[in-house]
Amino acid sequence: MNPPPLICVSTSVTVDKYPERAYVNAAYLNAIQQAGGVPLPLPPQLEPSARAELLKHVHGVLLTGGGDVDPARFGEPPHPATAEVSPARDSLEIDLTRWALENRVPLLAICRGIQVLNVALGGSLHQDIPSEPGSPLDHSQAGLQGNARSVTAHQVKVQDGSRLAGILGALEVDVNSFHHQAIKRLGRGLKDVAWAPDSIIEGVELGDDARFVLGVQWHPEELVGHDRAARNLFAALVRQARERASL
Ligand SMILES: [Mn+2]
Repeated sequence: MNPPPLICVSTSVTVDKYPERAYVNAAYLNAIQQAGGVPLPLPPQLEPSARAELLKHVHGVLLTGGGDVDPARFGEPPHPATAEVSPARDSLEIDLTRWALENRVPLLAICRGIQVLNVALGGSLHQDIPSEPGSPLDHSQAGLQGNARSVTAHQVKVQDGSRLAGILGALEVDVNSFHHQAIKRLGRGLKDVAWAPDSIIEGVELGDDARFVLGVQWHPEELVGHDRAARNLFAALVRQARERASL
């Protein structure tokens, strides 16, 4: 039996707070370990040489949730609701995404991660869903049962025949929702394959079947305790990473 694959996990950072920190929600680490992988947090504070050394040992990448992507990355001035922008984190995660794509390293992108993936490929974002006309759905899950992160908030329909549908094992899933940004213009090569009832894009994959690159706008790491579809996502990432580790 091969050793378990190492999954690089991007981290959050404090913005304008003392002391400066790098941190990650434990749910990501738990979900990867449940699926048989070893999570390896990668904070933006690592020196480039240290980062390169670490990446030599990585078999998969998980882009995590967090603050907003800097709208300057897709050529727009910031909306008044834009918050928690970290240029260091944006830079690290966009580099990490491109590294994974170039080296065919399996990548799962969650919440902010799907937005980073999209922007890294030249796409743009809705900066604030509540400010958009015709979007009555609450994607920030305010007021739902104490805001417990495993409570679901809206349904998502998944494209029949897509890679995402095959992995989830379902064409409809109930998901949680903690985002006010969302994909607007799709990045190069990305296909939208899942949508909320208000047409907000909730899932993407790369058209190129040879690469495992998936993004979801919800937080499956918080649902793995009761949701098989959420567990299937992490199982797929770890399985793909394990194959890569055995090359
Ligand atoms: Mn949502």
